[in-house]
Amino acid sequence: MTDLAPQTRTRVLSSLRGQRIETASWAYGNSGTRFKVFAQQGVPRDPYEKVADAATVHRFTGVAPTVALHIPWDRVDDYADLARHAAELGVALGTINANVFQDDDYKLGSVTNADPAVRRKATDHLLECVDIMDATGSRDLKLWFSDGTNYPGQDDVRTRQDRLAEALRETYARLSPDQRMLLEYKLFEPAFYMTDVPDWGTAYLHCTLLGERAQVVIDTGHHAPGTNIEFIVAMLLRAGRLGGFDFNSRFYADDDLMVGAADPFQLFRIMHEIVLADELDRGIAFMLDQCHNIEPKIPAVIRSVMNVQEATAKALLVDHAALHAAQQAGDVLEANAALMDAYHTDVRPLLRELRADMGLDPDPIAAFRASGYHERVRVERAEGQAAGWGA
Ligand code: RM4
Ligand code: MN
Repeated sequence: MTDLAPQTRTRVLSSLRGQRIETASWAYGNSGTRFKVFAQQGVPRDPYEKVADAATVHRFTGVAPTVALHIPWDRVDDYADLARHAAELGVALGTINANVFQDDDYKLGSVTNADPAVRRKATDHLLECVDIMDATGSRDLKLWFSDGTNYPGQDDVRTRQDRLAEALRETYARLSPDQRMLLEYKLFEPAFYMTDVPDWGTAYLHCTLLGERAQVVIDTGHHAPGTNIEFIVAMLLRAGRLGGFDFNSRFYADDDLMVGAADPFQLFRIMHEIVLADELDRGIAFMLDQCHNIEPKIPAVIRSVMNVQEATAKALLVDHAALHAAQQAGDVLEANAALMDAYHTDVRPLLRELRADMGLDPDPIAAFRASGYHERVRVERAEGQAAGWGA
């Protein structure tokens, strides 16, 4: 990276130093597919230990200071105490994820269910999540609904939208002025005919009916194959409704693999839109939503954070003046080259330099391995029930 102009180097390093990536509590617990969960040793047994693992990721990366919780998976008696525990370890509690998809009552839907008692129960859970945000100091409530139908005619599409709108309205009204609602969409699964919030347009429409603090969250694994996600990013940025990302990679459907593993070029294109709009540090939540079924979890989360950093660094290296000039001149090849030159730059030396500047080991994964953390928790957590998906 010796050929970078000094001003460029300073600008890029300062942006990377300020970057914030939120990790997910569930990434530290056991997970699997619907076929098998492969248990790993040293996995956290409760939310306190998940937070400790998240703090470890932050200790070695320096850019992951918050951890998202999932309710009820991370239910504790005293959320303020969990927040204190996080602070003692140098991190904070982040986004609160609601869960209205794992109860028998929700077989035919949660907030869209035809039964008003089920809708009440689901909405009450969303309200409870806002209570938890008050105790944890979290800014964002993230809502993902598994609601949908499996067969044409199973339920009325428009009536279900009305019910959804009503639950969102009640929950939004409960938020404090400094809290936001992030509405997530997903094309299909677990519903296979129709999903009630299948795409960004549906999420956007509901958000506009609520207010400015209702924002869309893009889970990169929740689209049809081949979807141009960076176009969605651009559209939501334009509308001022891009609340955040759930980053992960997919080869086929919602694979929840490490971000940047399947398609690092797509991640770069997404980050390029963010950088172009100068939105890197203006409130968009950059979160990981992944499961590490077969790879060791903490290093996998560290690797994911590094992958986001690498894509961001490359996006920051795009020569915007050259890009703009080529676009104005109608020079297709030069415009494309401005992007590709940045993408092909090896930014790893720059990131090693950044980490050294931040007082970190330039190689976070090697540093984690050498730290003995895994060996220690493997012994400490040998007894008891490991946390897992749904626990
Ligand atoms: C869903 C969705 C949510 C996440 C859960 C675990 O598919 O992506 O964001 O909280 O999975
Ligand atoms: Mn998600």
